[in-house]
Amino acid sequence: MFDPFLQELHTSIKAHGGKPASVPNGLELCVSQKGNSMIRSWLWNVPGFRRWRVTRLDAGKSLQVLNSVAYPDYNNDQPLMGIDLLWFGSRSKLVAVLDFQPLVQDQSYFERHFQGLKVLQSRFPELRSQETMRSFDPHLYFSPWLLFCRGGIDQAKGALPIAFNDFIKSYWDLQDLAIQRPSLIPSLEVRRLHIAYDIYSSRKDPAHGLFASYFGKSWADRFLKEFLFPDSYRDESSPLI
Ligand code: BLA
Repeated sequence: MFDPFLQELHTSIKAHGGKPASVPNGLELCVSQKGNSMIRSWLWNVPGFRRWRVTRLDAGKSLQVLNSVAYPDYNNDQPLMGIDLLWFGSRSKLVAVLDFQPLVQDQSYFERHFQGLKVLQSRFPELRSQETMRSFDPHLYFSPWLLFCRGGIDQAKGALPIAFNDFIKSYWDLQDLAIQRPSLIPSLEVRRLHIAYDIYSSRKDPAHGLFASYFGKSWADRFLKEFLFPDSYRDESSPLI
């Protein structure tokens, strides 16, 4: 279901100078014991970003996932790029979340970084369902203009592919703008906020149980700790420099 999206994302990363980086040993690929589910992950070194991760889970009809987070360099306070697309084939259920994940929730930050996403969201009302979040707090690391949809095949095949491509493009546009103007949050504070994002996300992410059920608890623990949210497990007493 999400292979064309994955291809689009990787093509666009490469077009912006992205080079593959190594994923910790054993986490780049895992096949479930039953042999019917596979998870693959990629890390990219992209100019202007300190980390860009991508994960694709293929569990056939039961679940398809594309997940990605881009963390800009600390000297740039622009939002993180967050993608979480899930397709539950047997129920034909789509959960799609695309957001520029804000580091802070203040008005001037929104005005600086969210003109592009605002326009995008207004073009795709079908991806703007007024869903309530069950695990996450919508006012922490989510923007008021996120594309968030619990839908079905119509959204998955209709608006989503177009919105996805435009979303990626809009994030590059944001980066072009962000590097031309001064970053207003000092880089040490940006670093602290990135760490707080990883800590918050690792606590709230509803995916751990899912990984454990397909790939075992110890693999799932390692995947969260070493790949998805490595900053959430750093020694808090270690200096931030
Ligand atoms: C929801 N994401 C979910 C759910 C699962 C995952 C199983 C619950 C589905 C449901 O609500 O019906 C799965 N999350 C994953 C997977 C990974 C992961 C497989 O991190 C890792 C490979 N989640 C993100 C990012 C965003 C995000 C970057 O990882 C932001 C764009 C958002 N996921 C997000 C939101 C929900 C969700 C908002 C709904 C959760 C809620 O209702 O609070």
